[in-house]
Amino acid sequence: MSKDAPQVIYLKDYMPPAYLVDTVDLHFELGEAVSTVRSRLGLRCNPDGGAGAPPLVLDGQALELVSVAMDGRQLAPDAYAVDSERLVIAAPPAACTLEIVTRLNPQENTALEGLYKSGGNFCTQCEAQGFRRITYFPDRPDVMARYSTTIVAEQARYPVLLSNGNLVESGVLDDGRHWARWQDPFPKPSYLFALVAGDLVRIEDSFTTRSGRPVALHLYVQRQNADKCEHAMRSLKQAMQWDEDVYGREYDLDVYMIVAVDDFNMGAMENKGLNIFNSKYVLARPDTATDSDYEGIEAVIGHEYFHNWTGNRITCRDWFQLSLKEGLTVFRDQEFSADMGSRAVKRINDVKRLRSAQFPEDAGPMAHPVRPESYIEISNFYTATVYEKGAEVIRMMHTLLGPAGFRQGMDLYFERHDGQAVTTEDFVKCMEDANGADLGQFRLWYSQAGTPVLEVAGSHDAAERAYTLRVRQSCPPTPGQPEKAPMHIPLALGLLDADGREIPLQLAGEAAPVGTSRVLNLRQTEESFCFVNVPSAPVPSLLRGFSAPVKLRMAYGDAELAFLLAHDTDPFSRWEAGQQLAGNLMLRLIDEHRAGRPLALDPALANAYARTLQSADLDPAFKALALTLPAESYVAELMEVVDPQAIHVVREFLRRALAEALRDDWLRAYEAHRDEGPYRIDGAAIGRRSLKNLCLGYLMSLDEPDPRARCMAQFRSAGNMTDAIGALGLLANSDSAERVEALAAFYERWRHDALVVDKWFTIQATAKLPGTLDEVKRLLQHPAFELKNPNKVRALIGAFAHGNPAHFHDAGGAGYAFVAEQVLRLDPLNPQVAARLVAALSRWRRFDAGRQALMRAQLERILAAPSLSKDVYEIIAKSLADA
Ligand code: B3K
Ligand code: ZN
Repeated sequence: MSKDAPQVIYLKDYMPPAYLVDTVDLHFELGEAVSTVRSRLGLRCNPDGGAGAPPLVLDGQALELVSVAMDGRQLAPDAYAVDSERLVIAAPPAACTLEIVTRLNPQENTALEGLYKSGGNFCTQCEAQGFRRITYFPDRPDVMARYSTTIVAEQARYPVLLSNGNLVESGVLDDGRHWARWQDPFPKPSYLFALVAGDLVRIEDSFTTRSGRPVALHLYVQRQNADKCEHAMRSLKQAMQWDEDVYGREYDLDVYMIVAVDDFNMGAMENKGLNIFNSKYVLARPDTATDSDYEGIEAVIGHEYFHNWTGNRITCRDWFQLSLKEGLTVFRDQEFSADMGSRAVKRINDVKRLRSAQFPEDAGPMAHPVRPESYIEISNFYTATVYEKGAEVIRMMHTLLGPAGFRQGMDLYFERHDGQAVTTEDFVKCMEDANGADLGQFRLWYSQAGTPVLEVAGSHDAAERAYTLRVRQSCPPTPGQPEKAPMHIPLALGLLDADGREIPLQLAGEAAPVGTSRVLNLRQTEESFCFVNVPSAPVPSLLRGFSAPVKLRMAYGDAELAFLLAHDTDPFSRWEAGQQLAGNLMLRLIDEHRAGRPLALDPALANAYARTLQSADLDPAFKALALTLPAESYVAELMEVVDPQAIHVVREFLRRALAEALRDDWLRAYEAHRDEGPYRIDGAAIGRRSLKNLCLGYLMSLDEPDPRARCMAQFRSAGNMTDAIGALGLLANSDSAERVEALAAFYERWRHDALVVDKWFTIQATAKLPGTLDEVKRLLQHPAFELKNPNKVRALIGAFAHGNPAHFHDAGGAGYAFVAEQVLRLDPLNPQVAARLVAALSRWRRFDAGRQALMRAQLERILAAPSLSKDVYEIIAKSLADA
């Protein structure tokens, strides 16, 4: 890194805060040009904060300081120092009241951190470090205080005034303004502060907790969206019930509020009592939202609600502990969704997500442990590793301790740490103490980055009637961690006999079998496990339920994989066998293609697909997953040097060949799963729609008039967005008159619904047809596109960069140059969104020399820009390090 590189923050440098804040009283005057914030802090020296009378250092960014007063007296300018990052008071008394007035300009805030405007309304986003853009404050999660917030604003424009906690007072002023005062009885870190002022309608419901406390549930949305709140409200009530049933956790305030805004950097934010959501995760109506939108809303509503206990009541000591709340809360929301719908489908989808986002991250320049050791910009660490791998780490503890043991650990965690800011170590300690368990080696999951690899081989000894599994574990080097120690890995498995029956599992030395599915504890680099009373060679079913976030290498033959796909009783492993069967074939075909030889469909895959499609004991949702070829991004992970075009050609070839081979089966299944009757949103109905649309996809890959007519008919008559978008996405890949007609009709119908227009952008950005990049460039000029709106950027530019590998990795480099240009435009507006985008270029080492040079050139071009954000700088610097 260059010598004027931004500062690196290290976990090892953690120091407790020198001052504590007991109370924060905020007074906002919101105006059209400027807003004024008066903050009164009740401060005292931290008895555990080290000796002496340290200076008081308050963080602050992009603020205009108006005045500072201590214990009622204005401070002279020489009593403090202020620069672009902080306000320092050299020698404050051991306890004092500090009153600070700042001015800000939310209207100009395009970074969407701190106080900003969205759709004419004021709102805030403070995690991780946005509060310092509102006022000077020790903006770190281990400073927890009681807040009261008074908001004053023009009544006509901003009839709704909200903040955390309970409303205690409100009134009207005689100048057309009104005010409201909110009080939050729970001490909280500054990142959970929130404020909303706007013209919104309120959708109301209520929930009575199991101890009989009534809670008002308020959903605030723009007037035109009032009819799209039912699913979010239902999901909230289900989440509240579930947290009581499964964890014994009740809600703790009189009101729970959710506000939907259109401009938001992430999915949603768990501010105490006042969640602020990206409208994408609130608004749904059958004709505007797809099944996966419905699932996303349920998951995110649940996630933010569950944070009330895992995140808010117990929070993080410092940002290196982010997975303390995020990994745990993702695990909780995954289990919630599993209980609300199909557990098997949920698990498979979660694993797909982990593999497509986290595995690549863990194998690239940004690889970091679940508990990182250092960062430049904390916003860059809201990653798949901290969230999704973090959730897998929690899940493994759940597997190792069992559901009851895990619950005991959680109970102890809540009892011991309620109201505190703690570490992942504190969490693991609770799990250990509640169970008398030793998770010493297990802790490496928090500190070691990289995806472990398990190489497994089995051998059967007919004379001894014994089956031995040899397991070797390793973990590749990652930045700053060349050597890895062996980890404690739970490996769930079963053994199937030749008829597909489960064999009772008895390890040598055990008196009797212990079930037919069990968990082996791997702890050493190499280990062997000998199962006795195994009369004939079994087929092992390994890593059942994806019991650990690892890459499993087992030399299965195609016949064994087809056997597991047909017989395995564990749905994850059954699905996985099908993916491996297809993945192996794809790798072989990629070699053929690169050698210039003609491609042919292996009948074994066609047979396995036909059997799966026709099987009577599989539900449609599982069939749809099992009959989907591995994603291009997943196959890329399997290759030494990624060849995105070859992957694309082979995957498209296979889709078409399978379409031809099973033409009648796809058609029959398509017809059989078309539901007439009213639209329902439950697991069964979603499964039927996904299988039906998958069948239509295979048929459409034939590129023939008849499927196209069917697709067009579905598009025209669809009574729900899943079927409409399913058809439109397929039409968008066909170079036909229908494509033009359907895209135009869709836009005309939905031009007034921003979230639906986002789908329309994405479909075009991910199209397979040549000329897609030019189309994306044209769409940047479309009146519905807005560079300042993160959803639009993700829908168009992000979808192209992350979701269209064949075009993004165009060998001429046009895709790279385009994305770099957009990063340069975006960075001054919104660094967080720009950083997510530039990540698409960061794994250049995975490609051939030509692409490497092209990608690096674009990274260097961005790096040369004057005043780059820390966010983008960090990603590029790490990507180019040691190059
Ligand atoms: N905790 C927020 C993430 C905020 C990220 C800010 N850069 C959402 C969530 O995980 O629930
Ligand atoms: Zn979260």
